[in-house]
Amino acid sequence: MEKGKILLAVTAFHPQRWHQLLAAEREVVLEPAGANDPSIAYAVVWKHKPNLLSGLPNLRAIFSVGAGVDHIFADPGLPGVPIVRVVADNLTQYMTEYVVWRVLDHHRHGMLYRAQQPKKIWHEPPQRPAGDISVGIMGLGHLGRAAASVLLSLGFAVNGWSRTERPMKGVSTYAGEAGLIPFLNATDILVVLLPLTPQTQGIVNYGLLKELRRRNGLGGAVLINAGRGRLQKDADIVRALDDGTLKEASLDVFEVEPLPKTSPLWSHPKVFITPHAAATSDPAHLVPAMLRQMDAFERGEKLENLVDREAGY
Ligand code: NDP
Ligand code: OXD
Repeated sequence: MEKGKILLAVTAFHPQRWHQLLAAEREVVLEPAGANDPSIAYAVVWKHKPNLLSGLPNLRAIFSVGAGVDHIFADPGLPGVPIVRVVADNLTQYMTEYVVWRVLDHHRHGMLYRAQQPKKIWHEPPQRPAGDISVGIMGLGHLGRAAASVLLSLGFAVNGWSRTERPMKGVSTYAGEAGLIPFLNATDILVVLLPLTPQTQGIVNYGLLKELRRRNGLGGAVLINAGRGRLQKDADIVRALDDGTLKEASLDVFEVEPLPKTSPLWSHPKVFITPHAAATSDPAHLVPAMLRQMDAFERGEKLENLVDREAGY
């Protein structure tokens, strides 16, 4: 198979760096220039314009520059070619750092101490062992499992919820709709690392948060969402924080991004916000893997990290 040209349609993540690195090995066309170009074999995308890819007659595969692919499925004119997503050690490491950072901060009363400091308050709440707290990870995939294993090594009790059964040593695992309530009932700190699909959209709502366990030294249940914003209902999180259903939340993702300045989440004293920065795609790490996959595909080998179109992730 001949060396295929790339259409690059990346609307964040510093497109020029992706361009530079991809162009060192292959011919790259920047959208919208190549929208009908028969010589384009691959599209490298992040939030590309709808119907951009439908005019490419010889497209062989679509590469997402992120782990999530909801941005690709948002295209109503999506061609039926294979979709490759990111599974990479450095992205996994970033996400593990984020999850462990946020879990430890809530566990060690970070929010309380940050509020006390400007008021010069010298007060220590009771300390509890990590083993008294159970962290429940919704989405026990590549990112969820990596975070789970570090949390286990720190002594936390860890639960995991997935669509299909995903046994993991040391983790209490639950699957599917039948497993959801038992999973929540056994979880103090909920970490959301699900993909956004028609099945998961809006899943993190008030009713779900009500099911979390609250018998722990944290003084309440905690939500950490680093999956996707539209998994959650922002207004339900505010309600849950205000009525004590949730003690605190760390949110990296939001229904609308950037988070509108009018959102009450910005100034909520129980919320810690990061700007969709839990695990950023680094072209220096990811482009070599993409180019290797294209070369291998042209030698007749299989593509790796393929998205399951039916499951939607
Ligand atoms: P994976 O595909 O490896 O794992 C997804 C997990 O979610 C799997 O365990 C899967 O179940 C589970 N799942 C999917 N649908 C359902 C469902 N309906 N019910 C229950 N469980 C479900 O994805 P990754 O771990 O690589 O990434 C997860 C998500 O993290 C991405 O889709 C992306 O949205 C987000 N992300 C966010 C970043 C950020 O910076 N904030 C950075 C990178 C990713 P099963 O195991 O049975 O398939
Ligand atoms: C991703 C992201 O999906 O950065 O990789 O959100």
